Amino acid sequence: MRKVITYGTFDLLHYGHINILKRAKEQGDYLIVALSTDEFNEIKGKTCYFSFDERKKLVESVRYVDLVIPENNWEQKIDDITEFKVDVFVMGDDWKGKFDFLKELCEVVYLERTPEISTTKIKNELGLNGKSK
Ligand code: C2G
Repeated sequence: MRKVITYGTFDLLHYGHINILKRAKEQGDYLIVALSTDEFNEIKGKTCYFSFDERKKLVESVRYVDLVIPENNWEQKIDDITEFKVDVFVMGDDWKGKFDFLKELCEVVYLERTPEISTTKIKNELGLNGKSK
């Protein structure tokens, strides 16, 4: 079984997220999503509208996703890939090159981001910036 992993916050789940989850799944047979915890998002400087539990429920409901695990820090990727015997690491190409060090462990694939849509854009247009639930 060819296992794929990807990482992210996935706040206000939108079609750009679905696109990358679909294409990540196409890289193998089993897709793990490491979902940034609320505490890690603080480190990333992100304020989420939905809590970790709410974001986890949404991402788990996506047909391409087989398992959701917490992403607690920047450093866990090597351990995750080793522990889950991951074959392919996938990220959007806004991260292109940033995770090439993982190439010793697995394939590293950067997929094109979906243009036009982002959580920030949604929050701006809905006047939600700075607010969380
Ligand atoms: N994405 C995309 N197209 C968009 C928006 C997002 O393909 N229009 C992709 C991003 O490239 C990323 C994934 O969706 O691969 C999740 O995006 P975010 O939730 O913004 O994740 P990010 O904050 O980049 O977290 O350790 C890695 C970090 O946790 C990545």
